[in-house]
Amino acid sequence: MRRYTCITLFPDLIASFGDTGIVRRARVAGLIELATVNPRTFADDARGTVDDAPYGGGPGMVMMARPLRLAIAAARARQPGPSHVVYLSPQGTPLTEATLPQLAQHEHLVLLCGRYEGIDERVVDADVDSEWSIGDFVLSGGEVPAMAVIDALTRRLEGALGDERSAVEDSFANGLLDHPHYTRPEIIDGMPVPPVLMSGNHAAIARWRRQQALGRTWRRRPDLLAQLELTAADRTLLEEYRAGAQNDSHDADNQAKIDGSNR
Ligand code: 9D3
Repeated sequence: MRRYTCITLFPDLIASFGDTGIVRRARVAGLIELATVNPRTFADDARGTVDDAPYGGGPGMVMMARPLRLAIAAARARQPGPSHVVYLSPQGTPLTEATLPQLAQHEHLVLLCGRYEGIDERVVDADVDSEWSIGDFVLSGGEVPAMAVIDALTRRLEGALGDERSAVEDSFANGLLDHPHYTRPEIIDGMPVPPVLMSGNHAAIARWRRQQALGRTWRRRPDLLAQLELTAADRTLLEEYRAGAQNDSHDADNQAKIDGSNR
């Protein structure tokens, strides 16, 4: 049983997340347990104050050390074994499919969610084991990143996904973006399903999907493709993709938008 305890001023956000989809199913199956501790319950005044003005001046407020440290202690106290305390922050190491396994090792993760400008740095020094960001864009707090971490870790657990193949076939598990998907009806506003998918030729379908995955990764994420050592067969598929001008109209559109905004 994995346990995830979020230290958050907005426990309702985490609770509704825990009641939905794969995370809910993993909870019901006894694979994970979700908990929250609200630092406001450890405020030392009647108003429940958890933030204060920054030393040195400047805008915004800083989350106070005392309520946070008491909340972390309460989270630890509920776990018989050791806990790993994660601070989600824009200053953290970027989380990727490659760095995620470092968090997957721990039975109990305490996920510290900041609000305002951030938390008193002495909490990081004294209590935090690792600090992570989910990317270079500005959010309002650590709750959405904490939910992203819990979601990504939960779907990796054996038995969490309905279809066991999904985890291994996931985007990034093989270093490539996914191929396109289609379902009924066969024609939408004159747009047909690629005929190969209707052919029943499973080898041809697998080849087409691999080619689409390679081609889309080449167009959209050359950084990912550069990490890979392609086989001769993959290189041939990619050459063939490059030769096809009609491939990946979305990216032609997206590229036109990027070019336009740079002009
Ligand atoms: C507008 C405030 N910014 C001043 C330069 C700093 C700032 C403080 C707090 C920016 C964002 C936040 C709240 N963000 C998170 O807690 C956070 C986060 C994120 O914003 N982006 C990506 N990953 C993460 S993990 C936690």
